[in-house]
Amino acid sequence: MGNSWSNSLQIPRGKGPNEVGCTDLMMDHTVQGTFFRLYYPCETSAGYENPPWIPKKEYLYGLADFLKKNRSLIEKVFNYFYGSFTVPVAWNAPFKPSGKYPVIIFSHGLGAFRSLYSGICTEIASQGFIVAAVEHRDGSSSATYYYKDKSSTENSSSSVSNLEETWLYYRALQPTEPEFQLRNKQVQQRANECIKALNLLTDINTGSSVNNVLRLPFDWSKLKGSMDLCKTAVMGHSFGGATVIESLSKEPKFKCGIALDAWMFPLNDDVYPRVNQPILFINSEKFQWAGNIIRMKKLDSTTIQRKMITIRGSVHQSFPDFTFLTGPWIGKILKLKGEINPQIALDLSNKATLAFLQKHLKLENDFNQWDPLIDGEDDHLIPGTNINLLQSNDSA
Ligand code: 71H
Repeated sequence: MGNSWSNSLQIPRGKGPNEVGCTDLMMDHTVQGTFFRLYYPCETSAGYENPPWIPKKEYLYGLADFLKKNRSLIEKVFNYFYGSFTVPVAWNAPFKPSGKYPVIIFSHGLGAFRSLYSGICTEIASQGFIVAAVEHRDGSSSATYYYKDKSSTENSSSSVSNLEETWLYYRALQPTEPEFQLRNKQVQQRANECIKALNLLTDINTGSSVNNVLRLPFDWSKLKGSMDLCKTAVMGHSFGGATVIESLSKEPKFKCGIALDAWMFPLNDDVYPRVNQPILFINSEKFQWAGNIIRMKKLDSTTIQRKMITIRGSVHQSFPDFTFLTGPWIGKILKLKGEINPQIALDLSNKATLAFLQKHLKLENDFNQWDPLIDGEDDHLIPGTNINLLQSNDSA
């Protein structure tokens, strides 16, 4: 179906040389397991469907909880406006073995979930990366799910499944609850989930058999030996940006990090001196404030590359997919779109990301053509930040 505006609105296709396939992996089934969406170079997309952008209706209930709106209202409105959108990737298309691909772990923002950054993840995968977009179980995603073992009495006669789908929804801060305690606990869980995802990919690379709870028709054994796990980076948006920093401090296998409009609040002061890898901060013009930038600046170093750029006319929502799927008027009102054309903004972010990855993962591509972007050399970029740190009167 689709409404009248869905004709022109879509998540952009990858512009790199590879066609992009996509699948989901949940392993093991418990809440301690790993759940991610994988974007990868595929053999062919011909004959494979594009997956729905919003994977299940429960994610809309979770978005409603996050936005503090009525569930059935949000379900109706979002199904009307966003229900028909699909991701321009080939669902479960065969993986294309070709040397060893570098690996990116992607961490979503507060109230988001694994499929909402498909524009970014698709572009990076099309350039020859394997991208695993994790779905966090720390209570910061709109919704996520796992499986519980059914009690054997209840299900003793069934040989089909002893597992029960269990949903975990966005957990709002309680009125009297100190926010830092919650967010810091969450960012640590998030980092652990990123590391677990990397470890699972490492097992898959060595040829361990995959027992995907989701039973999708995708041959994981083809990934054996296809990943270069010496060339691994962690990337994320907002709360996911804090997750990047925390993950780098905990796991030296991550060789660098890309933090998109990072929200630094969840981080404890003691992590800053423990981060030893290069970081690229890509900020929007409208979201940032002095206290947040000051925290990013704590990572400045004379020996490790730490770079910051700001995209002119961009907003916090210039990174997730809503910016491409919402018309100009509603987009502006809900701040899902900034003054800049969303495609131009995301292209700049992706090109700067690729140039930075080439440098620090030592890739042999031509992404260095975009090196000037890392220094903010473009009419749409500001080197560093637009925020005046001298006039800061808050440190929140
Ligand atoms: N808020 N990730 C939400 C406050 C601003 C919002 C998110 C409302 C989304 C629609 C309006 C911003 C922050 C702030 C750390 C972070 C990540 F669908 C998505 C859902 C979430 C896409 C992207 C996200 S937004 C985000 O890590 C952090 C600090 N933000 C943010 O949280 N309120 C709830 C009332 C407080 C908890 C802009 C906004 C948004 C509309 C929609 F209609 F299109 F769906 C989505």
